[in-house]
Amino acid sequence: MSESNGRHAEVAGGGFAGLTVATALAQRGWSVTLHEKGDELRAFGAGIVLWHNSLEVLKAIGAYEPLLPKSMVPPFYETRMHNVTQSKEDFWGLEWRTMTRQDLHETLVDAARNSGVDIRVASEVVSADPAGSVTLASGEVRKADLVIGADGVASKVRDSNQFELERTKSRDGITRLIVPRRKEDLGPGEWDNVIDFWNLEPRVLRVLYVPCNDDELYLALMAPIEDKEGSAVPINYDVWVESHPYLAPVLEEAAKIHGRYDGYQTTVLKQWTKGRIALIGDAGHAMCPALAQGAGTAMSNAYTVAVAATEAANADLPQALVDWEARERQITDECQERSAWFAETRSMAKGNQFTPQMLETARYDPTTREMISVG
Ligand code: FAD
Ligand code: 5PR
Repeated sequence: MSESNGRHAEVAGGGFAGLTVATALAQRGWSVTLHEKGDELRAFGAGIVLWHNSLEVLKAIGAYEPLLPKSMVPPFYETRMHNVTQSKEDFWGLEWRTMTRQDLHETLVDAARNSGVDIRVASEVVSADPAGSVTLASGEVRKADLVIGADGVASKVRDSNQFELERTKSRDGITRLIVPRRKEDLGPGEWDNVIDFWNLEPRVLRVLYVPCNDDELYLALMAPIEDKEGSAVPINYDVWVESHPYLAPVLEEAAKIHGRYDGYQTTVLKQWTKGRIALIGDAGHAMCPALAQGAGTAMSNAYTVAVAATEAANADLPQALVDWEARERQITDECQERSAWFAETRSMAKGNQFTPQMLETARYDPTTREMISVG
């Protein structure tokens, strides 16, 4: 634990954004209370891909080493259309890793606890005041020098403060599951790759196959919202296996789990800050998953806001948050736009999507503000 700087932060939300900012603040001498409305700390969703940007954040907060044995680097990100390989990308050596959300979340919870963050579960923030306080569902009002809204896409910190926003929903959605790998049953093949299997004909049914470690496989099954069979949970095995017969063993596993089908949405805010409040992660910039950067940008912005708030004198904190947004925002805005474009056009099906430009967010190191060049 680091020496106290005499300042206090209240963080709403115990997802990847909230845990990261709380840890980074505590490591800089802040006293931090984090409120998670759920009864327990747990990750929603299944697997996740992290890139250089968020991996550098994990290194900076001491949460990288513990994740190494629980995560992997697939040899390639392969894209197939109608089971024909379109591309095998390795991002010119830019670091990336796959893992389960559960493993990432547990590692971040450990980092937060070890840094002295006071984590409270079953503690819902119902509103926040830009002058520096949060109000809990219990009625308790808690003062803070800094208030972080990391409370996800339906953020109450945001919605109690009339932040102007634009929301766009996509036509596709996805069912995400963790299943056993069953590598031997899949037969010969490069089953350690991430493989993005796109079928556009006779209907749009896509399977994103993401190995997370030796035992666990993340499957993301994408179908248009209007396709009732494709979007049904538990998944309709017959429909999926007819489209992707070579994945029968793992689809069989997927059909045993209930799962959840989620639509995509993009929310763009006019401003991320108001007074002593800053919004990060899905509360401030929810995006389509195409470039796999929702959590990546959440963790990057979590880290940089902690640094910016620490460097500012307490009286100047609101202005420091405005300056932080001005500095960091463009890279997130562009990622949102690019991810929305991929989701809209389904053009990832063509492969070779990870150009140096599309990797811009991934190439950014929020801990040094340096951009790695590739290609
Ligand atoms: P959340 O994960 O939503 O966490 C918010 C937390 O706050 C929750 O624990 C919630 O219970 C709590 N909470 C909510 N309201 C309150 C309240 N009022 N008071 C207290 N607590 C509250 N991103 C990647 O980087 N890589 C990927 O591979 C990737 N794949 C994705 C695939 C899909 C299909 C989707 C939909 C998203 C994907 N993302 C990915 C995006 C990523 O999941 C999100 O951007 C990320 O989880 C956002 O984190 P967060 O902490 O901001 O929000
Ligand atoms: N990448 C990842 C992912 O989980 C999804 C997408 C891209 C890692 C969806 O779940 O394009 O939809 C996508």
